[in-house]
Formats: sequence, C-alpha cells, structure tokens
Amino acid sequence: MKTVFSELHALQQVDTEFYRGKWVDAFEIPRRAELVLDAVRRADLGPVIEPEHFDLAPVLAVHDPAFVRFLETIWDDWAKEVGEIPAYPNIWPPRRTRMIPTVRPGAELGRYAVDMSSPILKGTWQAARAAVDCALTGASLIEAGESAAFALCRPPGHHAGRDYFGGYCFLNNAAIAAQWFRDAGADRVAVLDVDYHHGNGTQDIFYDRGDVLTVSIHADPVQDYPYYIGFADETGAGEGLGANLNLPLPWGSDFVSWGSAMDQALSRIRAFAPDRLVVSLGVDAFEGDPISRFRLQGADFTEIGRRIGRLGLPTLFVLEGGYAVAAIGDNVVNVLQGFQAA
Ligand code: SP5
Ligand code: ZN
Repeated sequence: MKTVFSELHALQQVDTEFYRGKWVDAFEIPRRAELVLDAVRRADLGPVIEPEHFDLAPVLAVHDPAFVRFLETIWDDWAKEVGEIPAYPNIWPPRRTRMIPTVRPGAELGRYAVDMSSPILKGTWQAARAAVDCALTGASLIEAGESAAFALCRPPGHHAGRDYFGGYCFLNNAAIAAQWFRDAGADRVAVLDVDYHHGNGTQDIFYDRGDVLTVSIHADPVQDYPYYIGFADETGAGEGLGANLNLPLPWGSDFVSWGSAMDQALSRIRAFAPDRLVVSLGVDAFEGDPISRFRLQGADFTEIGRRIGRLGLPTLFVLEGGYAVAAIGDNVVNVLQGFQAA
C-alpha cells in the first residue's frame, strides 16, 4: 500500500499546550509524523509519495466557506494586530448570541475555535492544506484502482466540524476524502473512527446525511474530550437518522470490550454496504498513550487492521491522533499490515 506524506506538516509546530491551567509540553508534535514515516519505511509497507495539490473545492464541499476563509486569512490579521506569535482565542460567543459578522482577529478566533489546543501559526493554513492533499491523493489512488492507501496526515482532522476547529484539527481530512469519494461516484461511503477521542467533527459534518455512515469507537464523553458530543443516543437526524453510530467505552477499556465494540461497528458497516471506507486512524487507544485511558496493546492494532481488511472494501486510512511517540509508528504500521494480511 502506498503512503502519502508531505513535509509541510512540520509548519504546524508548538512547544506547549494549555492544560488544566498550565502550559505543558505539547502532545501533537511534528515528531509524531516523522516516527510514523520511519516505521512505514522500516516495515517496507510500500512506496512513500508526495501529495498532488488539490484546489479548495473539496474543502468547501464539507466546510463552511466563511470558516475556510477565516483559516486562510486569520494569521495575517492576527500578526498585523498582535504580532508574529501563536494566535489563541480567549473569548467565545455564549449561547443565544447572534452570529453577526466579526472583524477583529480575537473575535474571529473565538467564533470558530472550540478549545485552546489548536493555535493558528504562520504555516497552519499551509500545513492543514497539505494534510488535505495527502488525504485526497490517497483517495484518488483508490479511485484509480488501488485497494487501499495510507494518508499520513498531520495536523489531524476529525475534531474539525463544518465551521469549527479544535482538538489539534483544522480541516477534516477524513470527511473531505469521504465527500470526495461521493463526488467521484460512490453511492455510499462509511467512515470508521478508531481514535480514542470521539470523531465529533466528522459526525457534525455528516449528521443529517444518509449517504455517509459515521461510526466512532471512543472514550465516553462523560469522562473525556470532546465532552459535549459522542454519546450513544446520537444516531443521526433527518435523512441521516440511523447513519451515525457512537460506541463510547469507559476509561480502562481493553481489547476485550474495545474488540466487541468494533464487531458492532463492523456489522453496521457491512449492513450499510458502502462502496468506500475511510478509516480515521488514531492510535491513542494504546495503553501507553500519555493523554488517553484505554489499554490496547501493540498486537491489538494488528487485529484491528485484520478485521477492517475482512470487510473487503476499498479503504483509505487517514492518520488522526496517537501521542505515545515511542510506539506510534509500530501501532500504525500494525494496523496497516494487519489489513494487508487479512
Ligand atoms: C486528534 C486528537 O487525538 N485530538 C485530541 C485532542 C485532545 N485534547 C485534550 C487534551 C487533553 C490533554 N490531557 C493531558 C493529560 C496528561 N496527563
Ligand atoms: Zn485522539
């Protein structure tokens, strides 16, 4: 299987993140992508290729145009007013606020950010666009007949919604690829999100759609990020009713419970009979992950890949989270090799 990777990911780089009232060492760091790339090369998984550059149309097919314009322009506005330092929100519109246009960068940041984990830097837009290019290049490989591809995306995407960013995510790489498959002629597309955190952005984007099934296995939002969304009773709306499946699990879950949640996820996907599968591949359910509280082992990731492979679907893997730098590469490669051995 081919891996699509762009060096431009490194433009998104911060040393610290704000957590529980303190600045702590950042978890979402460029080294993550480098280590995954190393592991892909070491495992001889297949060629590593550069992405093609896509125009904004596939991004605008899932994201709000004003939000996209904001991501593209906010750095310049912020830098002019505040200086060349990372742009963070420090105010948010409360409930029942009219969404009238805002002008000042601080107001714009609060309007579109859901948290403080994703500062906008000089190169954020370029890095986020490159990640989208990786996902879309992977999708086009599959459209051209490959049975699978790996988009080594960074920054990740699954917490980015129609018109919001956060959770280290700016543009929703997996959702953009899923929509691109639809526009390329797939009747039904499924997105399976195995990241430790609920794929809230992906759910948001497809919630009222019956043509894209979204399934996520994740930490119970009562206990963990993103807290306000990801509950089992969120099943979709309108034409999308029944096309969103959330499988929240408690802290401490190991592969016994995670694996049976996965079996439920897989039978829903089989019943949906999609033409294409997008996997939001976070490996932060790993026991050694520093920000997560599940207990998956390295070998469990091989089994995850094997089970996905048994679906027999053209599959695009899109990298999401995973912060145990010593193991992230092996865990990702285990999934991909398990898939290929299925
Ligand atoms: C893509 C992805 O995995 N995003 C995750 C966003 C999680 N944001 C909350 C991070 C909380 C950090 N917790 C630190 C715990 C240290 N013991
Ligand atoms: Zn995550």
